[in-house]
Amino acid sequence: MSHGSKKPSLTEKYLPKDLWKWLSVKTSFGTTVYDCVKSALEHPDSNVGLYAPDPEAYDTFSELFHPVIAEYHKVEVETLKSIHDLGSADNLEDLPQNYADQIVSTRVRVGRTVKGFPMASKLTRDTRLELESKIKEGLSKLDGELAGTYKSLTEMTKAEKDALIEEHILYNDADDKYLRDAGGYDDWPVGRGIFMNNDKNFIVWVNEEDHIRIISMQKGASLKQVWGRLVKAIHAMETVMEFVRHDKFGYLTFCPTNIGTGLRASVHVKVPKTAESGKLNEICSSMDLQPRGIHGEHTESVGGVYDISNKIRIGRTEWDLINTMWVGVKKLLENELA
Ligand code: ADP
Ligand code: CIR
Repeated sequence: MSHGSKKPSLTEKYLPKDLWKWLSVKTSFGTTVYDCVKSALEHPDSNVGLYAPDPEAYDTFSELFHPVIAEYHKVEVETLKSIHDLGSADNLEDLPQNYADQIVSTRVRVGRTVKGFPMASKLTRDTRLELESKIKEGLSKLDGELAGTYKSLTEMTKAEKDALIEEHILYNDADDKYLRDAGGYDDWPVGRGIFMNNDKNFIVWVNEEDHIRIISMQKGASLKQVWGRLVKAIHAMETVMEFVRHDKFGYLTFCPTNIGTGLRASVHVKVPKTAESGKLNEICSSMDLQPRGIHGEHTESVGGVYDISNKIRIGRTEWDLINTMWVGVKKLLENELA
C-alpha cells in the first residue's frame, strides 16, 4: 500500500495481522471487519480510517477499535469509564471585548446514535427512512425556543440548500470522500434532513454522518448562551428518544473520533498573524485544539479565519472540554493580539 511520505492510518497500524479469527465473524447487524476498514483501504491518506457500521462493532472487533481509540484519544481503554457532566453555562466567563471582536461565530454540537438502529453504512433505504420519521416525530415534540420545523433534503431546492450551507447551518452535500467510501452516503439524499428553530440558532442534522447532530450556534462570542441552549436541547432530546451509550466509550458515533461526549465546541476566529507566523499548529497541539477551515473538516481557512475546536471528546466531561476550548482560544488570541 502506498502512503507517499505519510504515516499509515491507525486502522492499518492496528489491524490484527491474524485475520483468520474474524473471517466468519459478524455482528447482529451483519457487520464484518471489512465493513469497518474499507475507508482506510480506499484512502491510504486517512488519519484513522476506521468506522463503526453499528454499535456492536466497537466490542465485536475490540482488538482493532480499542487500540485505535487509545491512540487517537490518548486514553487507556482498560481503565476508561464514560463520564458526563454538562456543567453550568452560567459559570462561563465572557471574553474581554478586544478578544470577542476577533470571534465571528460560536458553535457547539454533539453527535448521537438512536438505539435500535445501525449507523449510516448499515442502514438500508427503508430503515433509514424509518429512522428519519422516528427522529422527526421526536423533534416535533420540542417546545419553547427549541420548537421548529423539519425538512428532508429531498424536499429542498438546490438554491435553498446552497443558502443554508453558506450560512453554515446545513452540512455539505455528500462531499467527504472518507465518509463516502465508508458507506456513509449510500442512497444519498434519501432519509436525510435538517430541523431548525425559528431563530436558526438550534439545529439538528438528521442522518448525515451520524443519526443525529444536535447543534447550537450564533454569531459572536457568547459561549455562555450557545452552551446554555445546547444543554437545554440535549435534555429535551433525551426525553423524546433514547441514544446508544457505552460504559467505556460514552455516546457512540459512526466515526470513532467522535465517541465519548460527541462534543465539538468551535469558534470561527480571526488569527491571521498567528497563522502566518506558523504558531497556530503549535499552540493548537499544545492546547488539545484542532484547527479546521471555515467550511468544515478538510477545508481551508479564508482570510485568516480558522475553525478552532476541542480535539479530545472522550475520557473527560463535556464541561471540561468546553472549558478546554475556551482556555485554548484565549491563549491563541493572547498571541494574536500581543
Ligand atoms: P462537525 O462540526 O459536524 O464535525 P464540520 O467541520 O464539517 O462538522 O462543520 C460543519 C459546519 O459547521 C460547516 O459548515 C462549518 O463551517 C460550520 N461551523 C463549524 N463551527 C462553526 C462556527 N464556530 N461558526 C459558524 N459555523 C461553524
Ligand atoms: C480519516 O481517518 O482521516 C477520516 N476518516 C476522518 C477522521 C476524522 N477526523 C479527524 O481525525 N480529523
